[in-house]
Amino acid sequence: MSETIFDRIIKREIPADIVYEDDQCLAFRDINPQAPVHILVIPLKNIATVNDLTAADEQTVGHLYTVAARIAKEEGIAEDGYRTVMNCNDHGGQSVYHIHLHLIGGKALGWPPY
Ligand code: D5M
Repeated sequence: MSETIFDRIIKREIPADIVYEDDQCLAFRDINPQAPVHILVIPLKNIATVNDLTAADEQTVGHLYTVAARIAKEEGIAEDGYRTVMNCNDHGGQSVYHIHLHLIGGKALGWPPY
């Protein structure tokens, strides 16, 4: 598994605006926010894409969602609503090959996303 910029954030080799961490995941503000709140929740384990998930990762991925919901409440966007998305490969718009759950909110978001 090749190292990505997110592994370097996990190892604190490069700075990030970290909002949450535990023994399974890390959450930090996106460097290029697409909305007033744009946070990435990533597993500490480097899984490159959603295609690479196995049954052994189910608890980890579920945890990313419960952490995202907790952060949404803390950020004050839970009641109005928000979007969680994991992009996969080129057509999905993935640019960092370490899975990450985008938590995006703080304004009304358009749909569909094209
Ligand atoms: O999303 C990858 C996201 O990662 C994209 O929204 C920018 C963000 N990014 C890239 N580098 C950094 C650093 N160093 N800090 C914070 N956020 C970062 P994708 O779904 O792969 O397109």
